[in-house]
Amino acid sequence: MRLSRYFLPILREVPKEADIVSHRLMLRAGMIRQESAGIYAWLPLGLKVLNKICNIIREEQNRTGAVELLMPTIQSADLWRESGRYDDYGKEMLRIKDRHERDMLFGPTNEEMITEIVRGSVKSYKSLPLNLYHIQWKFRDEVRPRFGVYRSREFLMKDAYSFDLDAEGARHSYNKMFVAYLRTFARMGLKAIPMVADTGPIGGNLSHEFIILASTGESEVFCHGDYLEKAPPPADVNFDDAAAMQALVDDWTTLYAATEEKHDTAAFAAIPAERQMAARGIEVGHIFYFGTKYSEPFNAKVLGPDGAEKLLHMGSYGIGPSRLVAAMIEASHDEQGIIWPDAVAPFQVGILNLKVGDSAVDAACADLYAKLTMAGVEVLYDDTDERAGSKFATADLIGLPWQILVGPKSLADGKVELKRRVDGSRELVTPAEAFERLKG
Ligand code: P5A
Repeated sequence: MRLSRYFLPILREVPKEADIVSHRLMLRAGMIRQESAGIYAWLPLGLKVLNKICNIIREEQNRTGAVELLMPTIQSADLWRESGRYDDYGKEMLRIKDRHERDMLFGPTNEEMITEIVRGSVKSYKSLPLNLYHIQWKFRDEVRPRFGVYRSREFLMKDAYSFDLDAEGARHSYNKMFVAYLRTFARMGLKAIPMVADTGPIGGNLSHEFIILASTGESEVFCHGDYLEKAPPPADVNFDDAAAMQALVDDWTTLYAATEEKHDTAAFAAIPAERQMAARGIEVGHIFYFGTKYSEPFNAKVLGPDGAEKLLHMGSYGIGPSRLVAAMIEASHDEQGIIWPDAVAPFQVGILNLKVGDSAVDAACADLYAKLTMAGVEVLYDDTDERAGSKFATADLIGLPWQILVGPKSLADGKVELKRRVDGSRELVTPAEAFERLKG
C-alpha cells in the first residue's frame, strides 16, 4: 500500500478526551474515530489489526472442532422472554421497536438465539458434541463507556456455545475452550492468566476470566507469580483427548488466581510472600459452564443412546477482539507509539522514502516495494512528500515492526537502513539483503 493513496488520518496532538495510553494511541494513529459515546468507526489501519486478531481466534477455535456461523445483531424480544432474561437484563439492553410495533433488541450476547437454533435441528446424541461460534458486533448500553474500544457500547465479540449430552461431556467442551484460549492469547504475544470468576447475568457455577495484567486494568486481581512463567500448550495438543484436556486445565488452575469477587484472602496468604501478585487486570476472555440453564426454558432436548430424551448441557465462551486491540497496545508501546507484535501488525514492513523526487531513491524504494509485495509481505510505502522526521514519527507511532529507511546518502554507498521498531536498532544493509531478511 502506498501511503499517498491510503487513508491514515494521523493526529499530531494528544487527544484530550482519552485517559489511557491505548485510547490515545489508537486515536493518534488513525485507527478509530468516535461516532457517538462508546461507538467507534474502525478506520483502515484499525480494521487491519482487528481482522488479524479475529483470524488468530478463528484458527484456534477451528482447531478444537468448533464450527463458525453468523447470527444477526438484531434479535426478537420474544426469544429473551422465553429464557426470562428480557426483564433481568435491564438498561444495558438496547431495546428497539420495528414498524409493526414488535419488540426487538440489539443483541448483547446470543445464548437464547443459539439454543433456539440448535433446538430446531439437533435431535440425537449422535450430533454431539457440538460447538458453534460467531464473531459479531454486540451492544451493551454500559453506564460508563470509557477508554475507547476497551469498554465501548458497541463492541466485537467472538462467542462460542457448546452443546453436550451430559455434564461430563460439557466439562470436556469447557476444557477445550480453556486450552484454546491459552493458545489464542499466547499467539498474540499476551500472557493471559485464567482466573476463577463470577458468572453475572450469563449464569452457571463454573467460570474463568482470562486476564492480562496491566496498570490500567479495570479490575483488581490476585494470583501466583509463577503464572507469568508458564508456557502455553503446543499446537499439536489433542483436543479430543478428554483426559489430556483435563490435565492441562488442572495444571493451569492449581496455582491461585482469582478476580476480586472470588478472592479468597486465606488462599492468597498461603502463597510465598515474594510470589504473591495483587495487580490490576484487563479481562480479554470469559468462559462459562451453565448446564441446562437455557436448554430447560427452551426445552432443548436430544435423544440419548438409551432412547430417553435429555436436556442439553451447555457452556458459552467469549473473547473481545475489539477490546484486545486496546489491551495489546496497553501491553506493548513506548513514548513514540505502538509496538505491534508481528502476528497482528497492520503491515509487516514500512518503506520510508526520505527524498521523494530523487530518482535513485525513488527507484530503490519502488523496487523493494514491488519485490516485497510480490513475496506476500504487507508493506506500507511512505511515498508522501512529508519531511523525513515526520515519516519516522508516523512509522513509529503506528508501530510497524520493520522499517526500511531509504535516503540519498546511504544509497550512494549502495545501502539502506533496516530498523527494528521494538528496540530502535538500525543496521546498514544492501537493498538485496533487506529483501532477503524480510521476504519470509
Ligand atoms: C460468553 C460468550 C458473555 O457475554 N456470552 C457469550 C458470554 N461473556 S462476557 O464476559 O460478558 O463478554 C465476553 C467478552 O467480551 C468482551 N466485552 C467487551 N469488550 C469491549 N467493550 C465492552 N463493553 C465489553 N463487554 C464485554 C470482553 O473481552 C469479555 O471477556
